[in-house]
Amino acid sequence: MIIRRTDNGFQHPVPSDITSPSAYLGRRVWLQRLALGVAGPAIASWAARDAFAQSGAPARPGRLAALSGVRSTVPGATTVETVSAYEHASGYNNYYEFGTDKTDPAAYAKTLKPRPWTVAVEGLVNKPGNYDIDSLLKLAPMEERIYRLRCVEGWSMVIPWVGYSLSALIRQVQPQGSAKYVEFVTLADPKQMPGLRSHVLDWPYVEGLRLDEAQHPLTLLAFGMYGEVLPPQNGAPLRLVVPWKYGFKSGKSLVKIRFTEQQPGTAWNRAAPQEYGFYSNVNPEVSHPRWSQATERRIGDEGGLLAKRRKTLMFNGYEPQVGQLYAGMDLRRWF
Ligand SMILES: Nc1nc2c(c(=O)[nH]1)N[C@H]1C(S)=C(S)[C@@H](COP(=O)(O)O)O[C@H]1N2
Ligand SMILES: [Mo]
Repeated sequence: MIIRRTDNGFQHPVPSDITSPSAYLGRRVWLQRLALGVAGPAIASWAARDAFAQSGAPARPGRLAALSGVRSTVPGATTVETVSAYEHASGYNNYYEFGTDKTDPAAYAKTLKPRPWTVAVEGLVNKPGNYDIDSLLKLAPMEERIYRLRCVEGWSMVIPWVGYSLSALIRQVQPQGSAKYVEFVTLADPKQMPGLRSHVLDWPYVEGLRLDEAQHPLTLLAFGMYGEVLPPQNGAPLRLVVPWKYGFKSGKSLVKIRFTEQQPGTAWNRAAPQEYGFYSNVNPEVSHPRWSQATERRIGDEGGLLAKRRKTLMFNGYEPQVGQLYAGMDLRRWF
């Protein structure tokens, strides 16, 4: 992946209309934390904004249709770190189908049409078919999950997604005993996506997971963020979020989900096999061949590029939940 220093666009002030922690934690828990003084400095900085939200100001960005979810009870699904500003989450993106600069997706993805939309489910399942986006929206209750997102390039954000575990869909389509992997194919339409003219990757963008990774409760099929439907640049109308893996495993704007016996090829592995393996679990101890993965820069941290870098956590901090999936595996070999 290309590392570019295009952070100039990031100095804009934090707006006052970001979702407040009370929306994720629940009003009562939030008040308790404030009263006990255990909210922590990062969270405490939300107090003023929270009071603002309670006074009737919007608690969501107010740019797109509302899509709310109940706070998830899946273990590990609610990071209590400061949530990134919506401006950062929707303005600093990787979505190469719309260009390789961080600001390209926000500028050019407006042409993406999220309706009508169907997702083809194929391969080793008892119930293949074309699933309409509106039926997928109703398949399981929407949850709000606050995940760390760690890009392989060395930056991270904290994003409140709205969606449900992919496992709900997998249960519905009934994988056969021979299914071992899941392939995720994303939209590649030259009419909507100017970036397809460049050949940085072989289109369509394809990703894959082992079936047990896909079925893990933390693996999220996301339809929204910050209490609203996904903006195009974040992968409307639906995308994957796999929080313990580098961001590129989380394919945007999914059009096909295929169950296979053989490990599927992936776009980044095909482009640079020595740099991007199939697993791509966040691992501070295994460097990318061209740079260390030991630390990361949180987008929005005061000081920009000069801000103190944070230590990257094993499996992006989700080791208690997912470590067992890789018991006995040499993570240097299976990078
Ligand atoms: N279809 C598609 N999905 C994609 C990408 C892409 O270029 N195309 N980029 C990936 C990368 S490198 C990252 S870090 C995340 C970024 O997601 P975000 O923009 O919602 O933060 O999306 C991933 N999904
Ligand atoms: Mo990334």
